[in-house]
Amino acid sequence: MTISEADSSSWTEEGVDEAATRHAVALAAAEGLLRADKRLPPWLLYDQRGSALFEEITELPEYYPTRTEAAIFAAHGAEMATTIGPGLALIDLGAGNCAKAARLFPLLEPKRYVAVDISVGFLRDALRRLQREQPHIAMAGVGQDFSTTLEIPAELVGSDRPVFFYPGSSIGNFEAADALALLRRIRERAAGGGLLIGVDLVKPKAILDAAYDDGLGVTAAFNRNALSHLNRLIGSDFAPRAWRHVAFYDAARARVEMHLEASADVEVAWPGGRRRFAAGERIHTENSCKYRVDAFRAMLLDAGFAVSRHWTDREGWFAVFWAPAP
Ligand code: AVI
Repeated sequence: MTISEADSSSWTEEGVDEAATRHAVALAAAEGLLRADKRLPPWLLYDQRGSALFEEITELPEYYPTRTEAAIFAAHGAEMATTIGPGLALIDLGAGNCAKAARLFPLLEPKRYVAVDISVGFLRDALRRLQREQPHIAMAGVGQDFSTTLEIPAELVGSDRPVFFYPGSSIGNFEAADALALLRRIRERAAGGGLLIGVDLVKPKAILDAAYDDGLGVTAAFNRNALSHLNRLIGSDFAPRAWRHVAFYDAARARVEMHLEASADVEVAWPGGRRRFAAGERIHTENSCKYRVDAFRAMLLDAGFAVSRHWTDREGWFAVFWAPAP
């Protein structure tokens, strides 16, 4: 792990060769293509193009989560700040361009801001800009894949109350057991503070189907881009255009599933493997779990948080939970 200074903000990142690690991890991930239930890991959706496409998705009329969550913060942010209390170190998980947390600064008035993201380059620039605008907040960046490890150096939090911020319902992209494990990891590091988290709720299938299969085909491009990303990482020979985007809400499992479906019989090869796909065969690329308020509250309790509060929009489509960690 290395620490360096970036303007007045400090910086820590995993001391690894990121490209080599990604290549090895992607090669291992390609093994998922050999299973009966063919799958690729959802992180393949997020290279530079994938992140830009996701930004576009958040502005689509069909994709309600981002604007619904923003409306909840706009309507109830002041009450959230009163509930959470003062003297906090805000730890932003998956910070990206830091915009969501920055909008909360006037309400939460954090003494420290710690931005955590796997994508270090993007984060570094955003944090530099933010530090110039808000010189009174001590800022630090942590380059880390918090889905597997969550190590926040104690000196970045100091004696302030650690309040974790995990918006956007990204928790929904974990399967239940992994989501619970992540919540437990957060709980262990949140003593004296808590977790402010955005969660997408169960709703009618038609709304969810449209949100993940938009009319402009941006989500389809986002999904197919996982194949281009894999090609670049390991030298596989997927022809992304030959794969159809399939997304649907499975009410029994309370999750939206994204798949890529072969439009015709095709053989795909990669270093160390090859596989024939018949027309209509699918590769599972992402789950986006939707929760009922009671079920998510129970999960927070199970993870060791105290009884939570939550705020929703008028339709009850999305919720922001505050889960204290005494
Ligand atoms: C990032 N995550 C919360 C998004 C979601 O809604 O599950 C990713 C996404 N996949 C398709 N559209 C958006």
